[in-house]
Amino acid sequence: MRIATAAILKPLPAHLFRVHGENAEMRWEAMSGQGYHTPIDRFFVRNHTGTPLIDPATWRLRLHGPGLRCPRAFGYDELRAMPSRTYDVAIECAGNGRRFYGSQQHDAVPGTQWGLGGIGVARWRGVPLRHLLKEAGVRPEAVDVLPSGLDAPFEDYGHVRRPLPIAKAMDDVLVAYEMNGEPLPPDHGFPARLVVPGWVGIASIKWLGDIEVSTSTVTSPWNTVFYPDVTTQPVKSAFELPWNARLAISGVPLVLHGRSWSGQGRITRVEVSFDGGDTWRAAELHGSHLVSAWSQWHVTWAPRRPGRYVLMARATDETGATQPLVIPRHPFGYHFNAVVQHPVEVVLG
Ligand SMILES: Nc1nc2c(c(=O)[nH]1)N[C@H]1C(S)=C(S)[C@@H](COP(=O)(O)O)O[C@H]1N2
Ligand SMILES: [Mo]
Repeated sequence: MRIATAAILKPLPAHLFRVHGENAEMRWEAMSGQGYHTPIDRFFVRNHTGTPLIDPATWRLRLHGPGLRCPRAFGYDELRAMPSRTYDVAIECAGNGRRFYGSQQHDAVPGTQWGLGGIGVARWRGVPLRHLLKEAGVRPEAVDVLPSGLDAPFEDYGHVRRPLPIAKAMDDVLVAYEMNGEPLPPDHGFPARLVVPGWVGIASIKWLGDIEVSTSTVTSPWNTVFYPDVTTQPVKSAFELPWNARLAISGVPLVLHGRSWSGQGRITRVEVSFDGGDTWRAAELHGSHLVSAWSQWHVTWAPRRPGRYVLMARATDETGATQPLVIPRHPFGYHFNAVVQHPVEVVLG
């Protein structure tokens, strides 16, 4: 039923991705000129082992455990025939930006050295997890929900799995089988994955095999050894530019594009600095201002002289949280959300 493969199956061309072992980070210039969603061909991949190939004809999603009155198994066609919901949601690795602890704050943290490309926003379609839990007779005593992946076990820790509190599971979590209007690609969790809005990427378990519903708190290595104490994502920003971009000036101002996001709510303000943080200018936000996805923005800039500059973008979300200039070291290198210093070179065009 499951064929284990090596790492990632989709093509990873160098102009779209930077590969880190079994993970592939999106280059931010790959979002330049794109619409709201991250196309599948450039959506980052984070795999603990390798993408499995799963036969949807024999696949079942099993819901079991003492928190359910009538354990159930759902097939692929059955899932697709249920009432569906469609959400625009970001999935972002907790370690996104880890490299800047070292390169910007001179306090490197081991682990995958993600720049800012460990994030993507897709249009996910699927069945609300709440609906499946109700079909399986979820009890009022249910406490945690433990989704588990069908990819190969990771080291000695078993299948990738991470508990979610029942309140979140009954709120806005989706069992997704479609991404940007297509069946979920193998690398992103075919036949079905969780999509957990606002939470760190590890919550969105791919290649779902079973979901255990418990009546007491459960743990797994993915909330004790790895990713302890991380739930929602903080506010962050990125320019849709290559690192060390060469920008040609020819009399007309440059228009720079970027995106900002937060796991806690909508983006309300984005400011940009071209002088190392001495002065800040408001960027213009456009498009939809969505919870749990990103906001697109642009700013015009007319540098007077060629030379090297540092671009900085700082966003604020509706809770009032703003990106700091420096953040304290995190022992695992998660949640790097300080303003990133993005180097560019301005040349005469
Ligand atoms: N079964 C399974 N689910 C998983 C993972 C995994 O390795 N196995 N990686 C998690 C992590 S750490 C992240 S950041 C997201 C990445 O989702 P993507 O590869 O679709 O971008 O999937 C999560 N779900
Ligand atoms: Mo992750």
